[in-house]
Amino acid sequence: MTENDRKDASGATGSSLVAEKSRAKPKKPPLYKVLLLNDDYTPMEFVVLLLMRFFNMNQGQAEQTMLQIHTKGIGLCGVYPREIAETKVRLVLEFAGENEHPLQCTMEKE
Ligand code: TYC
Repeated sequence: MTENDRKDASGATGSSLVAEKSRAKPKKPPLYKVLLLNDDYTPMEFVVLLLMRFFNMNQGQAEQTMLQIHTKGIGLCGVYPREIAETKVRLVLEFAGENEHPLQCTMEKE
């Protein structure tokens, strides 16, 4: 008999150290949209390169997305769990800053 097999007062076996099984569905982690904002100064080619580098888009997808942001003012780059979205935003802002472009990137809960 191990520690976990000991009977409790009701005669039931099982450990008080182990969490009870719940019938509730496990909650999926919340997802966040990573968004890029248009501006008048960041070169189009830079935005395309960035979308390919950080959001795993091919050239065509990146060009389409860049043009959508250019015309609409804002656009979706991808949807990720919170920590990954935070990292993408940080890397984009670092990359833009290092290249002296005013590009802005943000995230919002889906
Ligand atoms: N509007 C910029 C230009 O004409 C291009 C651009 C597109 C900038 C998307 C930012 O998120 C952006 N050079």
